[in-house]
Amino acid sequence: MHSVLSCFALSGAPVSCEPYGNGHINGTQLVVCESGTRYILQHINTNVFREPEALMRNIELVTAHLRTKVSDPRGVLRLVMTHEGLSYAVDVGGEYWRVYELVEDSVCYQSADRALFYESAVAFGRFQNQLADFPATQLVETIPHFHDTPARYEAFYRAVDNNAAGRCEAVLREIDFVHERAPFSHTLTDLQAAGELPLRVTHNDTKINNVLFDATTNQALCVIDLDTVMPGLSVNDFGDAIRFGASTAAEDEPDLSKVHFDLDLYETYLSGYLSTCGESLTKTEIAMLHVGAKMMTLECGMRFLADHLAGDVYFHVTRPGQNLDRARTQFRLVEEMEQNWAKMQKLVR
Ligand code: ADP
Ligand code: GN1
Ligand code: MG
Repeated sequence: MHSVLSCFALSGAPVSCEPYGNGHINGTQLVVCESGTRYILQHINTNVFREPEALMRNIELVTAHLRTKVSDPRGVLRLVMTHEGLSYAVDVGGEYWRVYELVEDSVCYQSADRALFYESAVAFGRFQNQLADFPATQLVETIPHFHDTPARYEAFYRAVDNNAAGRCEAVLREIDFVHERAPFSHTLTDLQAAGELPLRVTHNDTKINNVLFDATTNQALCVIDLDTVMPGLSVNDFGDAIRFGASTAAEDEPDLSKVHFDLDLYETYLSGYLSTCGESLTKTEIAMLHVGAKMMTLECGMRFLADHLAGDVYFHVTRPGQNLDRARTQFRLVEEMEQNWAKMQKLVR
């Protein structure tokens, strides 16, 4: 049992603490107390999140704001405070931890059918709307330049130059694939710089496994994984959800013949998302949604490939070559988005 648990005001003595979930960044554990009450214990990855105290302040502010908008107690994540009234604890080794109440009778999906995908779109659109009146300046950028795709290109080229794991030679085709698309990478940041895309409070990690669903009704309950909630672009939130959810295969599927971009799922997400936040988006934001989809898929692919080249130092891996497989699925999706570009654009119109 992790001794850090004694710092938190739990409902009773913890009796078990086991690894839980499928996240790539933080370590998540399920804690059960003798009362039966269950909690989520998370180790905050401070290699990724350099300012854990500021990050926790963000989450406190955002969840407090969301609580003013949501009546269902399972509709917002709830932090458990420490006995000192803090939202995190630091252990003897200097590691940061936090505890959430477990959202009971909820389920988290790694992939979704059409109905669930639609529900997740409704949830992320609603999340966007609920935070529309939150002053973005109060939030710290927990990872600076997180979805700044041109900056991701620079980091990618550095990873190629460093070739830290000696893997470049074997992936020249993939490196070329990224390089050929460098001019595209500026599309959204240029529009933002020109004042044509507004900065909003966004989630920035809108995978379907960052939504909890009601275990009985399959209705979306709660948006989770709030570490990257910070100022960003709405089209990137849309795009990241498409990248993960409008694929016919898992993110790390090694058999590329199974990986396809599903235009019907794209349309499904589009209609769910616009049903809850369409009214608050500008014309340019809506017109750029398909660009967000390709941008996030390309960016994520190059992040996976850069990490493969660096020796798997950022994204957790459970087998050799997993980050390369992840990169390849993203590039396959990008190619198929390019083949479907006119249709994707027509659907947003
Ligand atoms: P990561 O950043 O590593 O993806 P998440 O915050 O998304 O971490 O949590 C990992 C997994 O733990 C989620 O996919 C979900 O299954 C589960 N989880 C996280 N928070 C809760 C919660 N409050 N209630 C129930 N399950 C949760
Ligand atoms: C990471 O933590 P998790 O698994 O929800 C990553 C996202 C990537 C995603 C790819 C902070 O998300 O940006 O899109 O993996 N989060 C961070 O699956 O880098
Ligand atoms: Mg997650």
